Amino acid sequence: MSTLETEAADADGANANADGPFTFDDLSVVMGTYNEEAAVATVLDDVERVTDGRAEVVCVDGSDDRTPEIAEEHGARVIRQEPQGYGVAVHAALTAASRDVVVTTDCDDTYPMTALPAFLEAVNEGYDVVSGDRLYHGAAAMPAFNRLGNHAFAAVASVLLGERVHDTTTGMRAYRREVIDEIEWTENTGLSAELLMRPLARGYDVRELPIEYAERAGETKLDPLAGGAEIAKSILKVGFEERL
Ligand SMILES: Nc1nc2c(ncn2[C@@H]2O[C@H](COP(=O)(O)OP(=O)(O)OP(=O)(O)O)[C@@H](O)[C@H]2O)c(=O)[nH]1
Ligand SMILES: [Mg+2]
Repeated sequence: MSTLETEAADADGANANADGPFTFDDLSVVMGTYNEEAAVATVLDDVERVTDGRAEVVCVDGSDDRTPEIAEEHGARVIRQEPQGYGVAVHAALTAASRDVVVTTDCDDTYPMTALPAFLEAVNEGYDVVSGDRLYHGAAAMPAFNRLGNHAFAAVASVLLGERVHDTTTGMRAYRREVIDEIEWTENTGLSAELLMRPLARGYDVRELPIEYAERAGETKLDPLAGGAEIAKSILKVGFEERL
């Protein structure tokens, strides 16, 4: 933390350190937002507080409630998009991000924005992808069905990758911008798993970082059965593609 703060004080231009160490001035926090009125203000306030208002925030929004207005009031760049699923929104948000380090999150107050400094620190240690592992601490706030499914997804992905991964479907990760730019992304609901699996299979430096996971504010946008089936399909598809 103190290193980040010192460097931030010295930095006299955004993105001045193209090769790191990165500061909050090099950080974009991006998310899909779909009727997240119950959570959006809290999530964006947390990002602002933790990063001293220095991170860029991008919301790709498909809402028909006041989410986009609230997001703009809280300083986010809002890109409107017809709702087409999680991955379509997050892919657009990743592409729109302008900084060297990009963190994804859900806009539902489940992920700890207080962990942003730890994610940035891990990127500064040299990791290309830092993946928030919700299951490490037990994820008591996660519905039991989802928890079971997420353990199963990680087990299958681990077999396909030949490397143990613990949480393949987490929504909170940090990526060096090159990782996003250098890989072609194909999945929608399964994008989160793809965003971990392809970099790992291609030799990027990936680490999982244990994070706390909180109960969701507002309604879920994912049908556990249909969404779960799509994610399973993506894990198998991406796993086999990367083995070829
Ligand atoms: N723009 C846009 N955002 C979406 C769409 N589907 C989901 N999202 C957003 O993507 C994030 C993830 O969706 P969630 O409903 O949290 O899905 P989940 O995390 O698998 O399910 P929970 O465990 O209930 O949180 C949230 O911020 C949603 O608002 C969509 O079609 N368009
Ligand atoms: Mg969520």
